[in-house]
Amino acid sequence: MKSFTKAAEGLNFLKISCLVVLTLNLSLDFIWASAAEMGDGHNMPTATLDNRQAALMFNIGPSPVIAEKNVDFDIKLMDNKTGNNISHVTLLVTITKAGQRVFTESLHTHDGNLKIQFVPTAANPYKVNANYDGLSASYVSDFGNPIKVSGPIFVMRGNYTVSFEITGVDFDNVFLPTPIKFDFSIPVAG
Ligand SMILES: [Cu+2]
Repeated sequence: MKSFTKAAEGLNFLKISCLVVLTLNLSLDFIWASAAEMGDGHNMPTATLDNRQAALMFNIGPSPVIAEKNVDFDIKLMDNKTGNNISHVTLLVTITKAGQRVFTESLHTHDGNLKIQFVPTAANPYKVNANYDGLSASYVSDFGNPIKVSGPIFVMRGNYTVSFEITGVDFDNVFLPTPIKFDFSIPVAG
């Protein structure tokens, strides 16, 4: 496994490290847009968050994703040492297709489990069904319910790019000086 650290600007006590564990059923192409790198030989790229090792888990269902069917995202950031969720994670989630942004929102999870359900509809613009949290300036899923997004996302087959930018951890309103960004290529079948 390859490790790397990245000094955060302006805050020299903070080293960003993050281990991404993919628990996907489908084969995803990894594109590292910024800080992260792919681990050698397996799907575990690493970075560092403080002195913790964090694992980003991303499950997507169904596998493969089918156009016009509901798509479920299950995302969590775990402390690799303790196995506990890292709580109060703020993520900027962006989905693009053919260079067009079809979804972008800041989402937050207090307990560390973030679930999103995309319901493909013709409604344009898309609608987010979740509470908005002013502190984190994000939508929050409550008590295990997914954040529901209805709209023209995953309505057509083709390749989609899903980007997660971790913008904050541990607190609702404290943000990382440099977000950690991960991009996934998701093929959607017709
Ligand atoms: Cu929180």
